[in-house]
Amino acid sequence: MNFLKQAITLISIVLFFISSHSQNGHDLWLQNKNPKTVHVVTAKQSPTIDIVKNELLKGWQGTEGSTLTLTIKKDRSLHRDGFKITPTTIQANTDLGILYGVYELLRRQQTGIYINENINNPSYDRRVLNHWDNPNGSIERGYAGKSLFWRYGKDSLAVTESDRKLWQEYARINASVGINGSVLNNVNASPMMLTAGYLERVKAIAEVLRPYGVKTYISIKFSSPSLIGGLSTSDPLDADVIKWWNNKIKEIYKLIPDFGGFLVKASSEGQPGPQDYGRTHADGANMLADALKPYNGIVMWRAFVYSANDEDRAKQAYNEFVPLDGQFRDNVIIQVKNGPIDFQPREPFSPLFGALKKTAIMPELQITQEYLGHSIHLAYLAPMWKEFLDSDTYQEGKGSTVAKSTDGSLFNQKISAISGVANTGLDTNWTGHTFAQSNWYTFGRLAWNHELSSEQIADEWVKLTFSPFDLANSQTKPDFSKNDWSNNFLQPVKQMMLDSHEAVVDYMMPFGLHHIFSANAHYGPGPWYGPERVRKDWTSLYYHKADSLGIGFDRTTTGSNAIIQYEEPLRSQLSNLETCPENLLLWFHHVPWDYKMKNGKTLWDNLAYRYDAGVKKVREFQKIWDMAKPYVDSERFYEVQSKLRNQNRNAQVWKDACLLYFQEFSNMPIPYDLERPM
Ligand code: GCW
Repeated sequence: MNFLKQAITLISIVLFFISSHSQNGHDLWLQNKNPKTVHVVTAKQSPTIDIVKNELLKGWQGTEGSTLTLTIKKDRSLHRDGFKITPTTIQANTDLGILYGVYELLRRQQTGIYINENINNPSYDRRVLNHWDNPNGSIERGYAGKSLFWRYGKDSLAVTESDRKLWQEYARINASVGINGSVLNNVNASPMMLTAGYLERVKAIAEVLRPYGVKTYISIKFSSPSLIGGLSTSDPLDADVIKWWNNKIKEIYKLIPDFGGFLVKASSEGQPGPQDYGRTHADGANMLADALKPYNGIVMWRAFVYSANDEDRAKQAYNEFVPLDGQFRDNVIIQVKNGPIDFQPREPFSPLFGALKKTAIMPELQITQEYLGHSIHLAYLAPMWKEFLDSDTYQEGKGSTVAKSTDGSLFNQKISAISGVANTGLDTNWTGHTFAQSNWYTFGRLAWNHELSSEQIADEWVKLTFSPFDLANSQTKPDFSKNDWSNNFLQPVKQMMLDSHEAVVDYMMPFGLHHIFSANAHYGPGPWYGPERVRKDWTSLYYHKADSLGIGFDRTTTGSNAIIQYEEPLRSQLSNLETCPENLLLWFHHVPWDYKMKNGKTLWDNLAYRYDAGVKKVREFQKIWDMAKPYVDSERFYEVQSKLRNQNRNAQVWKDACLLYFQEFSNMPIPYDLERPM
């Protein structure tokens, strides 16, 4: 009897672990539901349709026993993998359209959000994750463990069943939010990636990702012909180099017939590129594009270029690329980071958006929080990305938003795309911080529909990730009502998310301050880093320019004149201290310490208030989360609680460090009414 009891306890412990793992871990926003029966009617058979059926089996929350009809037929109102849905039908041009339609329908069932819009077309055709994963399994700027694709050591290239299982989960998660491409390795690329063993592994990954519609791409090192091809040059105009690339690309397509193409970081931060041979970015990109063209492959060519010359770093990419506009092949797309510097907590949009009119251009967002507190700080990035996508470039008149100047609606471009630097790794929750999952989710949702609001995306994500009401384990049925959950968990947690990015800006770099991080790690504060560093554009003084008169980077006509790269009337608005948005003031102006801001207080006082407000917001988040305890499983509760504790301490360090440091220049007292830390 005793033995039986022990055995039962053991079994339930094991079951608990299995279920808690899948609830809190790999399933992310695709939680196991208590599915109802559904009859699926379709004439089509394919691996993708098998996935469709399986998802419906696992997740149908509609009426028990209902019939869902899937129709694949040509419909001109649908673009590529777009779809039409009603509660009982899904129609699309492609199998993938059906798959995306199913995920949308299940999401609506699970969140109770019904959108009247019936036609659902993607904003961008290519919705691509960039993995900065190295062949040895490490990840540049990765904060969630090692690579999902590559590993260190002997047998590192052997493909195991558990690899395949992991890649399949990865593919499913991506497909569920419409992500349809993955660049499998770091833009600081190893030439090894183009060697046979690695390409075989890419093939194996591609096979798992394919039925989920996720295309594979790789980053290449521009000097590969000399590094691994035995050639004496990698000059893009050299006949042998061209031949080498042609052969290499042929070899790749033989393995992976639907291979997506290359992502290239060239002549940038020490990476080799066409400029090493006196050639332009267009020469380099076009050579690869020509070789990829017969296979429908594309080149995503990055515009992240700058050097330590005297020119303001924020101006360099524009100056290099605008003169090349119109010279790129139509299967080249220029990949541009959202801001002109480097994924800072707040930047204005890069002036290249809208300015390249005859060249396809795609935004690069950073999902991994390199400059936003790694996987320690809670920062929901939808508001930042929306601010960027909705920014008006005025390049084709009022309303020429970044979104419209990249999604093909403003310019006639053959390819439309958006990319996000992934925040994934082998950590059981995939992203290090549970709330960082929301940024992966958001990237996919915005790439599919850039008109969704931050609020809606947060609402969906919280419901899908935390709702206790549909969990398969109904023995853990909550002892609170849906109303309680909504009032005490959903609403406050959502508000915390919506406020979180601005909180980070406040305690790190308010009013357009940028790049005052400690060196290399880009985590803590380092406004004091000065000319002793190797390059002046890698110092903090270069960016904040604090002196006895004031603080900020003068980018108007009296300074670097970077504002010339923006179109009117934005240019004039930014140039004028009075009309420049205060959240970008120190990005564009060197402002006197005693400058009176809109609230009547001095810049110095405002800086102090802002740093303090950022810290206070994190304290609020802590309180919100503490109250959330009854509504969330203990694993995730304690994880987030302890991370918020760290975030609070680190926010305080940011505030103290920056205010103390800048005070040396301002020589002004901390405002007397600033509340002391509690
Ligand atoms: O943001 C900077 C990072 C580098 C990165 C580079 C880039 C992959 O600090 O780690 O390199 O940008 O985007 O190329």
